[in-house]
Amino acid sequence: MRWPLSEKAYELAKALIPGGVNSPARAFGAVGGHPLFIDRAQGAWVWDIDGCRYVDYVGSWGPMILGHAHPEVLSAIESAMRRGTSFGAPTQAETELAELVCKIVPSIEKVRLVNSGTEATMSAIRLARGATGRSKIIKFAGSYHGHVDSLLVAAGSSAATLGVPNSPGVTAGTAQDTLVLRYNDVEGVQQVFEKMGEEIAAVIVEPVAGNMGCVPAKAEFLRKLRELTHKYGAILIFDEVMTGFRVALGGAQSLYGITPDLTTLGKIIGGGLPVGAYGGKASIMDHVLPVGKVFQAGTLSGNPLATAAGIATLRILQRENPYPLLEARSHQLEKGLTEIIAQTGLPARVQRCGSMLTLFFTSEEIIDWDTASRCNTKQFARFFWGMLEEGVYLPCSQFEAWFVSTAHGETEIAKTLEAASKVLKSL
Ligand code: KE4
Repeated sequence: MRWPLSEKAYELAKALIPGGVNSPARAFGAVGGHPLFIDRAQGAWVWDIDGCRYVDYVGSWGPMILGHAHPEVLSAIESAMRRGTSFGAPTQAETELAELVCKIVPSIEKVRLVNSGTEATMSAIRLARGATGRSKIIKFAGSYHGHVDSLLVAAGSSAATLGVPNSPGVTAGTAQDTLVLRYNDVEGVQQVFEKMGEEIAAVIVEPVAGNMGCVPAKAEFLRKLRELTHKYGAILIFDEVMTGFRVALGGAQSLYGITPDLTTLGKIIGGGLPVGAYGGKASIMDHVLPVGKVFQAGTLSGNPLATAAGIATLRILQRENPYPLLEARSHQLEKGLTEIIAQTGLPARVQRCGSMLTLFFTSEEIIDWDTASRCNTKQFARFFWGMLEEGVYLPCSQFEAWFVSTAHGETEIAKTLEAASKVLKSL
């Protein structure tokens, strides 16, 4: 298959936008070749500008749980835009979205709307430091929480696993306050807290990691984080930007039955428009200006169009409770892929939580970045392009999650399995 119009569009874009993309995740860097330029999307399908159509498992990297261009979401946006697009003043829609979030995620007593997941995690980290008066934060190797300086940090070599920058422009001064531990490593977390628990402002964790590919946390790992943060007075932040409203209506915290102090949200909360949020205990959130002294602001935070899309999306999820259906469809996909892998004898496996899943090219269970990083990424790239040729659009990296939406029906699942059978058998 050739994509001449995308190729040309890519050349033009590269002349004006670094790498021709507004987010490196879209650049096809891990799979080679050039990205496809999307023309439109509907339900579970996307069309590129060369007129080819694909079953879409990127789903805008998570937001499109109801499928693309859901009529009720579109009409909510349309009626909102006719009343103006942004005022820089409070609107009742923001209170309505806040009310929905607090109702759906009971650990959130107060919430602040922002414009992206990155803004949500950046603000939550600042709040945790401001509320505790402490500097150190703990994150986990392989987890991504947005492009916040203090979280663009890789595991350091030092004994205390003090972070080192993993991007130019992040200073050593910033990185030194970030400790990077191993995901699912109960012992490791225990040791660090015993050593410096009083210095820890917060732990930020993806309760189901999606940025190594789909790696669900072990329940005892999350329980240990809850126990230690409670014991040492640190704030536990669940980064549910990807898992919020995705793995369950109430997010991963409702599946694991663990209550974090703060939760960050994004993606689905905006129904495809730019919304992020951070929220949690009122006693912590009231440290935020203008009630408290921790500064955070944003011109377009709570934007009327974005809140309209978010409200419509959350209302549909509440009303229709599509999670049993999403579970059934996603299980069917996982089961089918696993059966095909078994037929081929390939060292590959599927890991899933609800409607987010990843086909990993390794036979070992992925529990952390060490195991994830041993995947055969070249094999993934061949699989990715093979599936694209067969009309299935997957995330362009081994270390991302596929997303199933309510629009993925029997036809889409069957097409995906047919394509996977052909491609996996050809590898
Ligand atoms: P945004 O700033 O991209 O809205 O959210 C950052 C973020 C925070 N926390 C988690 C758990 C996330 O997964 C993300 C963003 N996810 C990536 C995909 N894995 C977004 C893709 C992109 O950056 O283009």
